[in-house]
Amino acid sequence: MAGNWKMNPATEQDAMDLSESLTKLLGDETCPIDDENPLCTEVVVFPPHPFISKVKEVVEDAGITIGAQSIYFEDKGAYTGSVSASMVKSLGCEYILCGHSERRQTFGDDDQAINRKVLKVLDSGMKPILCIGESKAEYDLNIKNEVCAMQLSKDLANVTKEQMKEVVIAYEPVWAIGTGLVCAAGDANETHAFLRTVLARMYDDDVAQETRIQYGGSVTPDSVDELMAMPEIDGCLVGGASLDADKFGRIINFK
Ligand code: G2H
Repeated sequence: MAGNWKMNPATEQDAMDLSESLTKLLGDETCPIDDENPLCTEVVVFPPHPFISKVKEVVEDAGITIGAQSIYFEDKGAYTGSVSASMVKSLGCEYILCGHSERRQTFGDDDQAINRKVLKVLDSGMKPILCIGESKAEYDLNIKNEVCAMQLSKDLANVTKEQMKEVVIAYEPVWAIGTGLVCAAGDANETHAFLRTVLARMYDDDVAQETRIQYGGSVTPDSVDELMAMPEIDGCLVGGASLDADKFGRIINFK
């Protein structure tokens, strides 16, 4: 379960308050999934860059992992306002969001740039969460699958089968993001199943079955149980509801 705070909250103090509420609420109910803890729910939060260090100090007590919402693909240099993979890695980030639709739409990240970011994250020893999904117009034109397949093939270009063990996919239909219009669980499940057929074509059946695919787009405590009951949905990428510790806590403890 991942919480994408986007450009929130407003101040460092607000970020600390949210982190403390979440940590208190969760206690030690979360833990990293590994061979010893295969049934744990892994929880990651993505604060804005300036808050990463302080938030990490607080939330790691509850076993929560920290991630960054974005990086630039170059290592260093004259890129005013940008943040490199090594910078966020040195702060303890393990996951990086790549290709979020808000980055695609507002900041002009195209598939080539997203691919370079995915490769940079992997080369730096971190894990990309690659966000893909169709717009409302593409959904209405009934080309959702074609759009998602194209994004997967372009954004994962030159990513090896071995590297796919570190890649997470987030299916986020753009029309569902921040709109309150959550995708019907059955429809999301069907799209996830389709994405696995694309991964099987690009790699093989093992990669298709083992890659974690999260759903994102207006997930709330009201929708999470039905989504997580779907066999192809491995987790959720949560925006708005992750800014409320009670709501995010309920989402993490889905039934
Ligand atoms: C989708 C999601 C988190 P929200 O962008 O990435 O946001 O849950 O607010 O729709």
